[in-house]
Amino acid sequence: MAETAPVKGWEPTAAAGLSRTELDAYWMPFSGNRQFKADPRMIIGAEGCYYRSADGRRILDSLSGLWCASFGHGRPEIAEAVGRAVGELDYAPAFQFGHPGVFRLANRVRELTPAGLDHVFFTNSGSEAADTALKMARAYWRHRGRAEKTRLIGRAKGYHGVNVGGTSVGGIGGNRKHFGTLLEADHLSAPLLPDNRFSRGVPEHGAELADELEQLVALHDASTIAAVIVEPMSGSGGVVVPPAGYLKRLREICDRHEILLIVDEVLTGFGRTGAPFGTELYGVRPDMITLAKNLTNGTVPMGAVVASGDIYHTFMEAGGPEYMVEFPHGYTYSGHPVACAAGLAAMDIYEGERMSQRAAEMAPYLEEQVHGLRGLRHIVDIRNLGMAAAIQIEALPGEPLRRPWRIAMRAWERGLYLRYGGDTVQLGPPFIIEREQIDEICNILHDVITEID
Ligand code: PXG
Repeated sequence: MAETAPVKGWEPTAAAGLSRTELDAYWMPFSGNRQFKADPRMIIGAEGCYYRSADGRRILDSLSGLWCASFGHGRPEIAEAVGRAVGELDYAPAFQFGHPGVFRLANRVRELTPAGLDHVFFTNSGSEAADTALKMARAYWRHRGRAEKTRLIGRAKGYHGVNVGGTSVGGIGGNRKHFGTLLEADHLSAPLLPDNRFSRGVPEHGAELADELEQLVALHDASTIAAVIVEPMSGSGGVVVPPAGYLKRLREICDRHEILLIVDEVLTGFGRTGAPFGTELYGVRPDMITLAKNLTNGTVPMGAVVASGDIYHTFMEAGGPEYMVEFPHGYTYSGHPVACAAGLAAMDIYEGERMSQRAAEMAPYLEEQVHGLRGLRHIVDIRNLGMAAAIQIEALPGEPLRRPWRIAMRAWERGLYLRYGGDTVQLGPPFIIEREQIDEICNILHDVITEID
């Protein structure tokens, strides 16, 4: 990468020349604002697997940004497509009018996603995709004359974004407890068994955890349940990998009781697990999947729900006269022309450079190296799947986040961007990463985990 060029008007310091008052104008999401603003970590450039910091350092990206720039940063094909799109059609009304790019991308997504998922509804984020899918599920049952089927079921440690529906079905306590009762929802247990600690890839045992859904059916009655939503593998929850057979069993129980199965592939979609989609890895056909992140390689915000023909046609047939809106839902920026251009260019890269195969080829090396850290002090579990891994750190009494935070901060000092969530540090590097860079990640991890108390 080129040497750090001074950014015009900004000094090459950690805070990029901004004062504390200027830093306080921006309320940062999911961040320790006070700590960041006292000791800023400013990023001013990106290329391949590296970021460039405002203080002029090259920083290795171990999480593809936030699990989204998986095909590598700074792809010129995407930059060109986006630039062209802004010049050609900066915006087109999303409601009652269309533009060719959005139909093109929908077809591309239909071809690439698992069989049986044929109808793409665009959103602008994974959170919006989750809430859209939950609303679709409720409206679907209403159209089928089962309006009482409204209950939604998620899973402990699950993450489906931060909107009201996604927060309600989400299972990370820290993300919910501040907000009181949102939507009523129930939760399966996290598919995380003590016996599966340090297992590699998909754990063998524990498919029976899916039977908990039967207990929830017994409790609430299936006539009140609209849908179950789960991730194939929970990323934010700390790379929680369900056991072999778990998702199939969940599907069977859903079928038995006429419950829709929504699989949140926002993080797993387009290669992260080493399979194109997590549902394919587990051999399950969902009623809907949600997507975002890799859909545009993280360059322009975009998400999607991809629904089965049964769901789409139920809406089309129940919609009344032809001019009537079948699903009163959508966003100003649904299928934005610039996002579509980014999506099409990202899909060209995904297919043309065999990104999911590339992830599958590099995954065993990541697995080997990450599990090589086993035995270091503080490490209580290591989990991995495809190009994702998490190292669970023994919590300090009353302060579960302190150690992971310190590990991540020291890593930054060493030139590694490392993300922590709850009591785990998480790895989700770009699929284009090389072995030497994985070694570098693991060497830095080894040092910083050893150094902290
Ligand atoms: N579903 C899943 C499975 C996700 O991982 C969302 C929905 C929400 O997407 P948006 O685009 O609204 O953020 C996500 C997002 C982490 C991390 O550290 C994960 C996400 C976002 C930020 C951080 O693991 N996932």
